[in-house]
Amino acid sequence: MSDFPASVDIFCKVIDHYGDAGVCWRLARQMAVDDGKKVRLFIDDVETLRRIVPEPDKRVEIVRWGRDLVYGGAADLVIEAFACDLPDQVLEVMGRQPEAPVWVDLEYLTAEEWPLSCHAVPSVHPSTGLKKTLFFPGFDVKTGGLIRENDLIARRNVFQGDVTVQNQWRLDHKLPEIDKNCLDLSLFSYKTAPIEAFFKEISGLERPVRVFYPVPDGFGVEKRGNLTIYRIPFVKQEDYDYLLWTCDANFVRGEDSFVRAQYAGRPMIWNIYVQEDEAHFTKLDAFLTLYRAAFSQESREGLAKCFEVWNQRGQDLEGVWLDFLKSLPELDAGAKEWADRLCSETSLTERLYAFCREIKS
Ligand code: TRH
Repeated sequence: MSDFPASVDIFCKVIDHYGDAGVCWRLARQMAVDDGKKVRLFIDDVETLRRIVPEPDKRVEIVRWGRDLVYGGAADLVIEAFACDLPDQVLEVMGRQPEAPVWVDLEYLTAEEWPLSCHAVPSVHPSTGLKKTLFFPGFDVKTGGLIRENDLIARRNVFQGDVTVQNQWRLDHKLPEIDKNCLDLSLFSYKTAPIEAFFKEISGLERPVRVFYPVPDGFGVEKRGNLTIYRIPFVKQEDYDYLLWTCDANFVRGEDSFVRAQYAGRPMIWNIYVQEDEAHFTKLDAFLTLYRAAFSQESREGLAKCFEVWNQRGQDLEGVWLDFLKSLPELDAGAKEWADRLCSETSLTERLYAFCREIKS
């Protein structure tokens, strides 16, 4: 029982962008490679996954999820990612198993309070009688936690502590070496973020600032005043951590890059995925309430303003980005404290396995 679940099936539908595939791959890889589980990832858009994971580890079996999917038998644990609706044939097979699999619906991450009362709550599926449980990632101990590999922070510390290794990584990705006079930022945001206004303002910083900007295709270096923008092709998902770890601050979006930037222990600005009726602002506020508390009283306000401006809430405030860059040394301590706090909690897989074992006991 201690290694239950021995096998895991993850079902993923790509709605848009890279996050659905990115989160599911990260989870699948960790369960197969780090935890030795037999993992199958059923995904409807393998091409999107390949853009960020061009050479997936063979220990995860990737199955194209099309209409012709034939599901032979279910794993011990079936993860329905982001309520993607399992096909009837899959449900039938799950229902026919001598021992029904543990079935969880892995939901999107939010720092709001309402998931606390829904997390790990089962419901009975009407036609099959199977039990399905909502599993909410989150920041609170009463949620499903956050995906985090066991060796992540040790690897981060080694990389961040070694300038030579960082410079080699940068060289491999056609990025300039570390220069103490320069500030380096990574940028990954939606088109709705006020990117041009941001570039314009930070080009006036007294010291050089370099923005490392992965875009799906293309490469180019552009200079504007004291700002240099390095457009680079998307890096592999495993390399994306190194990009975050080697920068002084990171601009991230969605769900997966947002979490990874927090583990980097460097200040980050989040571009949230826009939802109907501005529901995303409630989500943004919930996170900011937790995150800002890790920072000094003096720097909190400025950080919160950056989140607002970047997410186009209220007007563009002049000077907000210059203030942000100038306060990076102070913000750095808060970002580290926040990362340490996240890492002092159990990870999502630890909580998920514990939950599965509890159900089976
Ligand atoms: O791409 P995202 O915006 O994805 C999602 C989806 O839109 C999804 O539908 C939505 O619900 C969710 O956001 C909240 O952002 P995210 O989640 O950060 O995913 C990006 C993935 O791409 C992540 O795994 C990191 C990876 N990535 C790379 O591998 N290389 C890169 O160069 C970059 C910039 C990202």
